[in-house]
Amino acid sequence: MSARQTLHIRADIQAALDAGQPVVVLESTLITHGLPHPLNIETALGMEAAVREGGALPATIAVLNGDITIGLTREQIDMLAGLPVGAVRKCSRRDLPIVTALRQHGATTVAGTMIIAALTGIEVFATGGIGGVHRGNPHDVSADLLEFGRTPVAVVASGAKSILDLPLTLEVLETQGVPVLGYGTDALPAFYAERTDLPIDQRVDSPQAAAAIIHAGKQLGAAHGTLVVAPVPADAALDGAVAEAAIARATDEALAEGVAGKDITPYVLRRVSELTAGESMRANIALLLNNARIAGQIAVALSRI
Ligand code: PSU
Ligand code: MN
Repeated sequence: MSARQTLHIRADIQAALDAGQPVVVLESTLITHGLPHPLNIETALGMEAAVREGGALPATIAVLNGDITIGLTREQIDMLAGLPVGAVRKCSRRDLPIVTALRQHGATTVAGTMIIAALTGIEVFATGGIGGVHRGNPHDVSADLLEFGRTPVAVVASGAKSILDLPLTLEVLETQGVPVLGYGTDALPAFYAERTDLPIDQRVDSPQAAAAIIHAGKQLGAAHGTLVVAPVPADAALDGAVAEAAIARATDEALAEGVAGKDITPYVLRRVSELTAGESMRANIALLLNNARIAGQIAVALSRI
């Protein structure tokens, strides 16, 4: 049995892929571990609408009772979003065989979603932030970064949160051979805030410009992915110092409470939202919708090359 035969691809998505039409994948960890109910449903549906606005078909990915499912239905999104966080395994690369063999529910991270996208033949992915190298713990390197080195999917994100060591995160991406494209920006965005002082590899100012570089990678037979970073929309952005202070405090609290491993990111997300009275969540949702629309446009441009 080939890998593809174990994938459950929604019929309209399979038809779009067969016809060479643009499709964008969306992850599910942000639904189960990233945002509270019912904002998680609203945002998941909002991102799907934004991908369509960009001109592409959205395919939200998760594992349902062990079935790798590409293109959740509205009912499936509602179901997943309503489950208690303990009922769904957060699935990075190493978790996928476990969750499928044990017939469990799994929410895919950036790495998990990239793997499934590549198996399905989908080239563009939209999310909020990628995992990175943790501050103060340079051995806690998100599997997301290594996935970028081995899986040819273009991911539109707003960088990584500054709970992470951003300079080290960029170093790992460089080692992994991953082009970092600034979408309308010369600097790495700071997730909740518009920018850092860190450089990106190349600025691109249109979906076509991004697609040309992604396509050129394909022609070189590149095994690696591409990271396209887009800043949070200005009207929803947090002040850099405010975001930084909340993140530093949330990270300290996580350490003090002994939160570890894959629980750190969800913990810090929730705590930063509390500390900023929901402002961080507003920024998070705005950037997710913006990234989904850009990804839709890039997928369209890529399908026209
Ligand atoms: N960053 C966010 N929101 C998220 C995540 C990251 O702002 O929901 C999720 C993504 O699914 C990402 C994962 O792939 O956390 C990274 O987790 P870890 O650091 O455990 O690899
Ligand atoms: Mn980690």
